[in-house]
Amino acid sequence: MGNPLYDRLFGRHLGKQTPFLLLPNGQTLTHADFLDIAARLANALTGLGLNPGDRVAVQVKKSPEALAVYAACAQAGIVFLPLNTAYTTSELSYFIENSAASLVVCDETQRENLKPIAQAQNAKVETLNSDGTGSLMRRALGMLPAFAPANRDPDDLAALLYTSGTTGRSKGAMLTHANLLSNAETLKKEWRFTPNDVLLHALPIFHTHGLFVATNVVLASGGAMIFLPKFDLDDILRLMPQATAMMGVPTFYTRLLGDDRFTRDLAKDMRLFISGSAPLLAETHERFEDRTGHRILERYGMTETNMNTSNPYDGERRAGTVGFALPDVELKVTDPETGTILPQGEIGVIEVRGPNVFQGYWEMPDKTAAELREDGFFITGDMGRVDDDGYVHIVGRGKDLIISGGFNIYPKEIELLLDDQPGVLESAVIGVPHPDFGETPVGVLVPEPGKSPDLTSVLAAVKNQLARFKHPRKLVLLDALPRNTMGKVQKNVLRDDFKELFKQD
Ligand code: MCA
Ligand code: AMP
Repeated sequence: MGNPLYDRLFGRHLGKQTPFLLLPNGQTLTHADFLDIAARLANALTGLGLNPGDRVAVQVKKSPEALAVYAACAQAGIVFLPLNTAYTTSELSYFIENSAASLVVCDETQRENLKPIAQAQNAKVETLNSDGTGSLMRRALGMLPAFAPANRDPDDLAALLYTSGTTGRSKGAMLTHANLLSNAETLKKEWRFTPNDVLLHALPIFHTHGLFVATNVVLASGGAMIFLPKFDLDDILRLMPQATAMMGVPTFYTRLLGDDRFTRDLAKDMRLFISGSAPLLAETHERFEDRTGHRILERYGMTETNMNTSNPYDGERRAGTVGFALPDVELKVTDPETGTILPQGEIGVIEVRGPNVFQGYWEMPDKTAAELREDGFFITGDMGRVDDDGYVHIVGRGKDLIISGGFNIYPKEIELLLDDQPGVLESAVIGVPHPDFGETPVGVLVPEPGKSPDLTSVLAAVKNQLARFKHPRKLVLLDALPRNTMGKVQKNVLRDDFKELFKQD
């Protein structure tokens, strides 16, 4: 037995003095340096009493040490549970409780807030700050830089990533060693990553895109990453000439195009720009090619599946499409009501099956059964069609979801809060086009008869509970919500009414 994820992505680089993380301050961490830190952290985690299969909830800023916690978890067989740094304490308490995490790792500034939540279920709290200091690293530095990887089965869990639900609470997607590894190896081949690649990495590492797609592909290929704490246009423009590839959400590309310093010459040594997590407008694709000569390669995935489709490396990268199913992924378009396969070209719900598809939702057998068929097909909730040449087009979402700058927002979560506010009878949250974030949430409120809710205090209540990116950019009052004959709120009508709210002149 071995440890599939650790052995294939990390362990193969043991002792190698090859560059892995290039930091904005000019410092380089070699693979060997990084794996030393990871092994020390694995010793620290097991020293805290964690066993294979236990969950570690991690809400920390992006840093080499934060990435090393992921490697340490893989090495020790511990399940890694990364959390968006924007989540409020109230949001975090659900994840910690639901996952029954044994350890919470957070920034020093969050320790006192999280202590009572962690203690309520006997979880420990350790800290890790953006500069690599904190109690967890203090423990790690006192440990040996070697750790015998825990034996793991390919179907053992490697990570638990929470993804919001359209009706209720977030669901923990259970991802195995085999899920993550298979996707990393497939993408490495499809996108031709080699040890010579240097990936410009400006994505957060608490979601699939920055953590698995970007990091795992680079680890699988033996290349390096310019590892930036966040997307900062000046840093990106300064460092692009040292890179060969970039992965980003569409906002990265529209922001680059909005800056005159981004030129064909600046991008001349890049071999690949990849986009995903949200739809890339065909217009952005075309403007990008005009400016740089590069055609962005768009791909499509989900937390539950990692990547499912990709435009081709060689061959036409078709704007407005997400390309073909990956070689080891089966994709079909079905009737949302009956589940039967639709004729080629018709619009239906996209279903996928393959080694990338997760095991189900953590301790939610009913939700798992509703979305993951017994024959292994996962019902994505995305509406799409396959054109005559086999390209997959995503034409909408069967699920009520807003994607802002690559972050998913589930309207229901905001509506439940808005409905509870004084003077509010009911609400509907819709996504409207936004020039920077692609989409942004707008809250439509219907007042109780004779009342006029104070919009400032309504917004303050939302701010208190929900992460910044979920805050409605605008609240508007309406006498009534548009409904169909069945009484269902017609969000399409609202989306149409408010579609120009943030239109750029
Ligand atoms: C930050 N803010 C946001 C967002 N990000 N508001 C809405 N949507 C966002 N995405 C808040 C900030 O807190 C700030 O609040 C204000 O908006 C403006 O911040 P700004 O400086 O403009 O933002 P930023 O820090 O530059 O971040 C924008 C960003 C970032 C670079 C687009 O959100 C980002 O890195 N997004 C990538 C998300 C991602 O990795 N998604 C992949 C999910 P204030 O004004 O109060 O200060 S994985 C996935 O979807 C699947 C599997 C897939 O296919 O990949
Ligand atoms: P998440 O659950 O955060 O992983 O978000 C997954 C969702 O993002 C998918 O179900 C799609 O709705 C959306 N998505 C990801 N990539 C793309 C893309 N290239 N085009 C359109 N939507 C995308």
